[in-house]
Formats: sequence, C-alpha cells, structure tokens
Amino acid sequence: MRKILVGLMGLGLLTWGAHARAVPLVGEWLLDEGSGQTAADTSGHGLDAQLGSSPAVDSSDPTWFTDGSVTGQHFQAGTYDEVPFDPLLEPLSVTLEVRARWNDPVNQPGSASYLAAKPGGLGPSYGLYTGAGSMARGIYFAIGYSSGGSTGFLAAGQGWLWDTAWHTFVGSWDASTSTARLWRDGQLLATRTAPVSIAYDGSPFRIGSFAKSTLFTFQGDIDFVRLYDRALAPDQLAAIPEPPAWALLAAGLVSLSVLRYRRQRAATRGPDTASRTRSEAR
Ligand SMILES: [Ca+2]
Repeated sequence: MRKILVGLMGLGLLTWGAHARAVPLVGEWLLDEGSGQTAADTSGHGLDAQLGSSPAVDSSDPTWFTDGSVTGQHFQAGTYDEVPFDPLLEPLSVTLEVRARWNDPVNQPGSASYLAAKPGGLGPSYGLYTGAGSMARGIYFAIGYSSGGSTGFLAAGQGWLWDTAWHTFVGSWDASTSTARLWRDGQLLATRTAPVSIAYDGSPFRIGSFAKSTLFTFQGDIDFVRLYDRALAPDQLAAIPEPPAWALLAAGLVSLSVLRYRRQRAATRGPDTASRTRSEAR
C-alpha cells in the first residue's frame, strides 16, 4: 500500500513538473517578496525586475504591500519595475496577464496608464493599458506595429469603468491569425484583427509603466504579472501552478513515507547497514 502511495505521489509530482515546463512562460513576476529592490522572475529565465530607476531606493520605486492573502506592489504616478532587455521579451506572438485593482477608480488613473508593457517607438510594442487619446476610459490590450512602411497601434478593449476589486486581465496577440484579444476575469471583452506584426526596438519591459517617462504610469495595486511567448486564452492559463500547494503536500507525504519505510527496515534488519559500511570503509 505504501509503495503504491509513494508511486502515485511520485507520478503526481512528475505530472506537475511536466505541466510547469509545458507552459510557455517567458517571465513570471509574482511580486511576493514584500521588501527589497528586486521583483524576481520565477519562470526560470532570470528576467528579474528592478524597482524604479536604480538598484537603490529611489522616487520611482513602487511600494510593497500585504492585504490579507495578497502580497503585491502599490504604484503611483512615476513608479515602475523594469526588466532589462532580453530577446525573450520580443516574441512574434505574446500573451500578457496582469492581476490588478484600482484604489480610486473615480478620480484615477485617468487614461493612458499602463499596467505592464514592452515599450516600442511611439507607444507599446505590447501592453495592457487604460485607454488614450480619443479612446474611452477602460481596459485595452494593444500592440505597436509596422506594416508597409507605416507604424501604428492595434488595440482590443472595452470602455469599462473600473472598480476597486481585483481583476485578472489577459491580452494576447496571435501572429498566425493577426488577432488581438482581451479578457477580464476569463470573459472575452474584445477581438481585433489586422494584417500586421509587432514592431520591437530593444526596450526593457516594464510593470506599472510603458516608457522612460513619468507619464502613463498605473496608479493602483498589482498582484502578479506573467508573460508568455504565444497566444493563449485564460482557460489555457488556469492550470498554472501558483502556488503548487498540493505538490508540496505530495512531496511531504513522499518524504514521510520514505522515512517510515527506512525506519521499518532498520527495525527489521537491526543496525543501519549503510552507516556501518561507511564507518568500516574509513
Ligand atoms: Ca530602485
């Protein structure tokens, strides 16, 4: 029975590990540190973000907060996290996922504030933002493109007025179908299609802002940000292990089972043969 249990748990761990590798994460910033100058990338790609404009405390740093079970960062005008340029940040197709809330949806953030974005020439190469220019206040996923010698932006979104609840936004660009999509809490809000491709310029990636400017910064709280190098829908993201509590439990049970098995064997065979062999070998 114990061997079966250990086998099942081991299989479960392997399955979880295989799933974790199968998810095409480019970067994952859970913002769970609670202090310090680094927002670590937990995707395994080492794309850690720095708070603000320098490794030291500076006026562009967002502030850490914990509210109930959520640890994240609070952003105000001019604050951001920045991930230095890496080629992984410039995929052909992309999905950007951000969980955020607004603190004062009546008076802020106005328009053109970015939850997260890869800056491009005139605007974002890709980004989740709250509308700009003639666009209604709301939530949009935009890509910046160049096509036939011209540049522009393609934005999928909706003039939805914010509230103070947490919401998860997912924006995707599918290069194979030239389609931009935006979801809020798993609900598809908008779809836009145009025969263009994302234009990149080697900029860093930012959380809470879009460019090296004190303008266009998000004013509110962010729980986490994830970036993927293909177009994914929320139901494809739902099974991402964060945190893999059951896997940790399984690992604990495996350890316990192995420990019990060793104790039982030791009790049956007398002194630990392995340690006796080691001492004789010295
Ligand atoms: Ca800083």
